[in-house]
Amino acid sequence: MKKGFVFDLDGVITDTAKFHYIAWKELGHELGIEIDLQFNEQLKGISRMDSLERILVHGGRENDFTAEQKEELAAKKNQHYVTLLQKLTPEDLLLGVKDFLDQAQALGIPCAIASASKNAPFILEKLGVIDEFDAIVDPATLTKGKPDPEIFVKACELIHVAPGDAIGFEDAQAGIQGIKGAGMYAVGVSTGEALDGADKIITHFTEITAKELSEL
Ligand code: B16
Ligand code: MG
Repeated sequence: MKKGFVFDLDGVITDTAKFHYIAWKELGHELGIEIDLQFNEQLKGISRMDSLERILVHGGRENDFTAEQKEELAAKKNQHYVTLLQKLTPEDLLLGVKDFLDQAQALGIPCAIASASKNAPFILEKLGVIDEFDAIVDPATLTKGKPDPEIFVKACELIHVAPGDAIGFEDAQAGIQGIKGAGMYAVGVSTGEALDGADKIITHFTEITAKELSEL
């Protein structure tokens, strides 16, 4: 029996990738670095500073800024991103998510968020689902990003469930690797791209029930 659920945020609960894209593209434009949708895929699940580093390498500008300047660039992108997040409403929850979370709550299955995003609490507030979660891992407390299992292990600790008794939900390859590295069961949320190592793949949460997963 599975006793806990751990969710990634972007690409699983809601699609904030489009807002990250707009904000990074604008910053890239100011730096003379072209960012397209294909390159944006590489930024999914990657922390803010690691995303900036990848963008600078992509534009051949990795040696042009001090650590302090990079902090300023990342802060500028985040300011723009947070402005875009103001538009979020419960309508922006991905298909079937609200119902699935309600089912988990009714069954008494604790739910946690394991997102690289420092904006996760704000996003969950805007989506109207923050009360459905028993824990949100603070990414500032982590030493390593995904694909390291650390964030998933921490999420399990916070909801007092052994990783072997937990299910992780992820849309990014690095996240699936992290979930499997933690020793959890991995559900990949995919709209087409392959997610190697996932135990099960879904397109939407309407395809599964909390009860059937808890009985695995
Ligand atoms: P922030 P996830 C990730 O969310 C995004 O996929 C990634 O593009 C972003 O850079 C990262 O959060 C950090 O977000 O700038 O808000 O701290 O998929 O781990 O939920
Ligand atoms: Mg994600």
